[in-house]
Parts: sequence; structure tokens; C-alpha cells
Amino acid sequence: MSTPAPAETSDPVREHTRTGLSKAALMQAYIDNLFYIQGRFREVATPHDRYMAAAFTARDRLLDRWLKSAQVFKTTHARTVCYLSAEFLLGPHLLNNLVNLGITRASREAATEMDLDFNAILEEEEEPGLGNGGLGRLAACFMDSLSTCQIPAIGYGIRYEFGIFDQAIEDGWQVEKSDTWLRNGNPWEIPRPKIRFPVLYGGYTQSYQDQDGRARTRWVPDQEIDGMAYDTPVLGYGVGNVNLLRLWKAEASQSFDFQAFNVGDYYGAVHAKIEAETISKVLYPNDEPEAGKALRLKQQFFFVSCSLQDMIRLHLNTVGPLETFADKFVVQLNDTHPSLAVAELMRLLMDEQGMEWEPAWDITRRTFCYTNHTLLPEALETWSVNLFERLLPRHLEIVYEINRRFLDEVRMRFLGDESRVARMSLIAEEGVRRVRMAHLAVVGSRAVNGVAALHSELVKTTILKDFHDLWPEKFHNVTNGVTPRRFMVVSNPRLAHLITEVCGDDRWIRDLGRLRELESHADDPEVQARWRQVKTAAKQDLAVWLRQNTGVELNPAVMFDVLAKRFHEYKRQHLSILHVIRCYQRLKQNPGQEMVPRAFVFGGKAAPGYYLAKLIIKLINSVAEVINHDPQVNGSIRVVFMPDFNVKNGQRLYPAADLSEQISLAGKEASGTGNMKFSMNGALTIGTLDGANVEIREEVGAENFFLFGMTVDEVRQKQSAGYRPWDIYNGDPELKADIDLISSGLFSYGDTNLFRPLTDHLLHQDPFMVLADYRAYLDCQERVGAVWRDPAQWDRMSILNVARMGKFSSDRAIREYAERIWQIEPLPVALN
Ligand code: RUG
Repeated sequence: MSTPAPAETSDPVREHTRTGLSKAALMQAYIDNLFYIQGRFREVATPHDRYMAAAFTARDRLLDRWLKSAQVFKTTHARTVCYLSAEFLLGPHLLNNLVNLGITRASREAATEMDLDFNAILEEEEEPGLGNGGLGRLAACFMDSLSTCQIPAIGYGIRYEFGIFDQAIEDGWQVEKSDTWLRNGNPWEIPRPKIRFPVLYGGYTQSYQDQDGRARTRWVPDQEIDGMAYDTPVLGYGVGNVNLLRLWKAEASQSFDFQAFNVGDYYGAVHAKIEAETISKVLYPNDEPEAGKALRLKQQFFFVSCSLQDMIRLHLNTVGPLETFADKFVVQLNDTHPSLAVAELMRLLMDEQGMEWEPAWDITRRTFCYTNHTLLPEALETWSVNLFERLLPRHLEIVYEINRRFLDEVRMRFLGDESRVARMSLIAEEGVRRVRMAHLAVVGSRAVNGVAALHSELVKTTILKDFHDLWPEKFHNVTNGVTPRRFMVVSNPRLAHLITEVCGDDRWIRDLGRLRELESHADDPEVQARWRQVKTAAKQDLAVWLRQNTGVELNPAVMFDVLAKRFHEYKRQHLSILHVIRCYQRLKQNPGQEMVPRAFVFGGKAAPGYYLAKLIIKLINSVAEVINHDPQVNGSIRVVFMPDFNVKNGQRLYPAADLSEQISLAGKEASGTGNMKFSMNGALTIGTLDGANVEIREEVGAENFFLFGMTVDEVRQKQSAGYRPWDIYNGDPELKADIDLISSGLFSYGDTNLFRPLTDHLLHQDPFMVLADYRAYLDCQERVGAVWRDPAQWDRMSILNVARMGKFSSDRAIREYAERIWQIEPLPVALN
């Protein structure tokens, strides 16, 4: 293979190798990067070398735009959103960046001309799994949309050395493997060794008088570590705006090391270094029990403290006096994980910057906004006062003082209502005293929002009702959204291409409402045929991947019925497997029975310590084993578990799904975002009236959505009337037969005990009312089957689903935050 001609001979006007967007410039850049960064010539380059060279080629182009953005933001003193999130589930960068740069085609052509396999290069990328699921992925979608909507922003988080575990399936069980995403280097980040801040822990506080005779508090910590910044540029789609994702890595404090060396304690210094670095070592899986979480509290404080110190530094360097801090920055707290920021900003303003309480509190309250993502009591964070005091003694004093002043306000407003005062306190007094982080976030913020209309209503009427009574104007809803760049253009290029052709242009990618243009084509047989071809091609791709990775063969002609999300009882993966078992029994009992053939595809991780969730994974795999090996049924139904559901694998699933399962118990899923991703890719939804399903159904039309199950009110009524799952089991012979089949040992090589914890739990407690919704779910699945038999009808519904998904772009969500909550205007950065 000959070396391609350098850029200047193929372009009339020579483009810069590092910034040019033509095929020739990209080829030259790739070769240069392979040589000068990877130190390889083409004949010996490994797949990884090729990926790195391609990544650096894209990154140079990002940097060019980033520096221009930074200049604009600096000179205009732009108001800036700081998005504080313990998780950013980014997914692979390369193709997303090529799409946003507008150079996918040129890159593909450049690769072909250099005899490189473009898709193989993309596959080589290891994704940064710095999040658990929906919450972390939402943060990543928001970063994309903030840049695309031209809102100046910094995402602040933690650069975990080990992200969410990789999931393997062994003997049907989930096995966790450590995620070593950094082992081959990360070409997207830029280390900033000079941007580092000390983070303090432990010790005690002292009172003293300052030079002006004012009473002050000094914190004497017993541990100091450093946070060092790593920056990743985030480019918007088709714009010049690049925002910054700044993740903090924990390192031994340089001053502490120095002291240890001075007294000759070499091993002590090394030990301190190791201990310091553990703070950003590993992402905690959620849904884990409380024990041993001191490190998590340390992590939360670590990134919050670094981020606020960084904001103060930026403010003092550019704008000036801290009195205007809240005009320069608005800080969005993504859940309660960063809510220590309220106390830490108070400390920094008072103890470090010498402010009095009142002005510091005024700034703090004007700076923060808080997003709630869950109503589940076990997910609402609290920290024991003892642990809090041990790690953050100064912050506990500040929390107490915030609480004292706040409860005075409550008492004034609700005279004599001491039970309300106890409910609203930042400290839960019953049992072991605990700090309620959601209360701290609400009191310290000027806006609070839920993530879907139903969820935001429930926030106001249940968990934060007392706060809503006090400050109704603080409460908002911003329904979640997802980025159509990653979840349509990157994941499903065939569909994106077809949509662009039918709509006449690709403006829908930045303005998703334009998908409405598809509506008038929903009945067009030619569009329908092409729509179907696109779906079938995606199903073929998925089938190949699943065969290679699981050994299970799927027929792309059958309905792909997909349930992929984190495993949790409230999400009710076990309801779906009961349906699978029902199909199996029906086929076994009535071999001639007409049944719509289906491939049931499951995916998702369970928290390592969540036994029942892991048992549900085992059950799915065990049912799969029996069904897939039974020739009497395996022509009609197959079951497959996709291992290691992450962003990259999600991108394989969304385009290939015909049916999207969104079957949580009403009132439990705050929003869900997978529901949006599936629907955007033409899957029809079978779902309950929960989270954003409600709004998806409103948008796509009730007739294009398969609804089943109890409403929130019905759930409440049933619970208060005394829910008895045992009676439902006894009253429904099919349900009884399905559960009995699990208990019989058929799926466990005769072991009748293996699944007992699950079946017993369902029969006697069933906290998420699987049994109560079983019959409605089965009936609804019959309706799904009936529509599937009419392909034109199915295709029409699928097209209409996509056409009406405009609302669920994260661009819309970000615009709502910008207008209603942040009061921030777009600041366009010119492309050239
Ligand atoms: O469970 C929620 C999802 O319903 C939601 O769509 C997502 C983004 O808002 O956040 C998820 N979530 C909630 N993840 N962690 C929590 C609780 O900390």
C-alpha cells in the first residue's frame, strides 16, 4: 500500500493538517499522529495504534474550536452553568465527535483510501463507564446538548480509575469484572497538573478572632489530598461551541509528601499517596447497602470541593469580587450526590474568603439548583451524623447553623407545628441521627426540579411536600431528554439517512421537532418498506453480535422484544420473564398454537450486592437455556441475555428493537430515558403509566402505545386495602402454573430451592406488585401480537412514534433549564 499524497498536493488551498476537515487533511493528520504520537509506521500499527491516531486526529479539531470558545467565554465574562455530577456515562467518543464535527463521511472515505477498516477502528474504543445508568447518561446527554444549544458550561465530576464493572455471564450468573478503561491511555483528556486544589478531611475546628476582632472558625484537618483536573472537550453538533468536562483525580498532597520525606518516613509518604489516590479509584455501583460507604462520602466531598475552588479561582481571575459569584455561575446539583456543595461553598466564602454568614448564604442560595431523580426511600441519601462529623467536622457545624436558621423560618410560618419541623429538619433524629442530603439540597437551592411531569408532581405531593408547602415557587418540572446525535445519528446511521431523505434535509438533528415531517409519510408503502429494511438490517447486525458473543442464534424476521436497563425489582424484569414462561407453556401445551414468533432480548447490570436482582438475571438465563434448547418451541421463541449492557452495547440494541419494554410499577421510575431511546429508533412501547412513559404516550398518541397496568392511584388504593399477592396467585391458574414451573426446578436442573427466594418474595410480599399487573400485561402482549400480524399497521405506528419524539431531545430539556431555571442565554461561537 502506498503512502497517500500529502494534503497540499490534493487540495487546491492547503488546509492545516491539525484543523482541516477535508479527506486529504484527515489522511495526512492520521499518518502524522500515528508516526509522531504513537511512534509507529503503518505496516506495524496495531488496531489500538490506529484508533489512537484517529482519535488524536479528531481531538486536534476539537481543540481548535475549544480554544476559540474559551476565548469568547473569557472576554465576554459569560454566565456559565456548572453541572455537578458524580457520574458522567459518556460512551465512546470517536464517532460522536466525528458526527458533531461534520466529518463522518470524509473520515470514512479517508479510511477506505488508506485501506483501513473504519468500523474496526471505532470498535477498538473502550468506553469510559463513569456512571451506573440513567442518571450518569443523562449528564452526558446534557453535556452534548449544552454545547449544541450554545450554553457556556462546565461539567464537573470524578475521573474514576475504575468505572462501572464489566459484566460477564458465567453459568447464568452475573460476574463482575473490573473496568480498566484507562489501561491503554485516554486520548480525549488533557491532564492539567497545574490545576489542582487541596481537599481536607477530618480533624477539628477552633474558634479565633480575626484582625478586625470578628469571631471566626478555623478548620484543622488531619488529612489533605490534592485534586488534579483532567479536561475533556465536548463539542456541540454543527456549532463552534465547545464546553469543558473537568474531572478530578485524587493525588497525594504535595505538601504532605514533603513533610513525610523530611522526617525520613519514606514508607509513610508512599502509604499516604496510596490512601489519597483511593478516593477517585472506583465508581460505586448504586443500590448497594450502606455499609462501608465512608469512601463514597469522601468522594462526594472531594469533587465538590475541587469544583467550587475552581469556580472561585475562575471568578476571581476573570470577573472579580465574589459578591457577583451567583451572577457568573449557576450550579446544577445532579441528585443529592453533590449536595455537600451547599455547606462547602459557605465554608469557602466564610472561612477562606472572610465573608459574613448573611452575604455568603445569599450567594449560596442564588447559586444552586437541585434535580431530584428518585422517590425510592432507600435511594434518598442520608449520612450518619457520626461519620459526617468524623470526616467533615466544619461542615457539620455549618449544616447545623443552616438548619437552626431554616427551622426558625418553618416555625414562624407554621406556628406550633412541631411534627412538621421534625419532618423538615436537615437532621433525622429518630434512631441513629442522620443528615438528610435532599433537605440540605432543597434548602440551599433556589430551584428544585423533578425529571418527568408525573415524577415532579409526586415530588411535590410526597417526599418534598412540606417544602412545597413552604416554597411552592421553587418547584419545577423538566422532563428528561436524550441526545439524538448519539442515540439516532451515531447509533442508527441507516435510519438517520432515511429520515433525512424523507424530511428533505438533516435539520431534524438539531431541531428534533422537525421529525413531524415524517407523519405525512406514515402510510406511504414505499417509505414503510424502506423503514422495515432499515429495521431488519439493524436486527441482522444485532443477531450477528449476539451469535458471536452468546452463541444464541436469532432470526431477524421475528419480533425483537427488548428489555434493557439496570436490574431492579421496581423495573420488574421478572414480570417479563413470567410472560416468556407463559409463552413457553402455551406452546408446550398446544404445539399447534399460532403465536407471533419473538426473540426476547434482555440486558442490564445488577448492583453486586443486590441478591434478588442477580437472581432474576440467573432466572432469565436459566429460562433461556431451556427454551433455546427445546426444538418444540425454539422456532417460535428464543431468549437471549446480552452481557455487559453499556452505552456501546445499547447503541447496538436501540436500533434493533421492535418492542420496548417499559414495565416498572407506576410511581417508581422517575423518568426513564431508555424508553425515549427505543422509541426514537422506531420501537413501539409496551408500558405502564410511569415516569416519562406518560408523556411519551401523550406525544405519540394512545393508539400508538401499548398501555397496561395500574395507575399510581390504583397502586395506592391496592396497597392501603392490604395487598395479598398470594390470593392473586391462587386466583389465576396461568400465573400459578408459571410460578410453579419455576419452583418445580425445570429451570434449575431439578433444584427446587434455587429460585425460592424470588418466588417466596413474590408470593408473600411482592413489593412492586408484579402479580397484580401480570394479567393486564399478558392481555396487552396479546394486543401487541395482533398488531405485529399487520405489518403495515406496525410500520405506520413505528413511523409515527419516531415522528412525534421531538419533545424527548435533551436539547429541549436544556432549553427549558436555561430559560426557566438558569436564566442563561445562548452564546454562539462562530465556526470560523
Ligand atoms: O431511576 C432514575 C431514572 O428514572 C431517570 O430517568 C434517571 C435520570 O433522571 O435517573 C435515574 N436514577 C435515579 N439514577 N439514580 C437515581 C437515584 O440516585
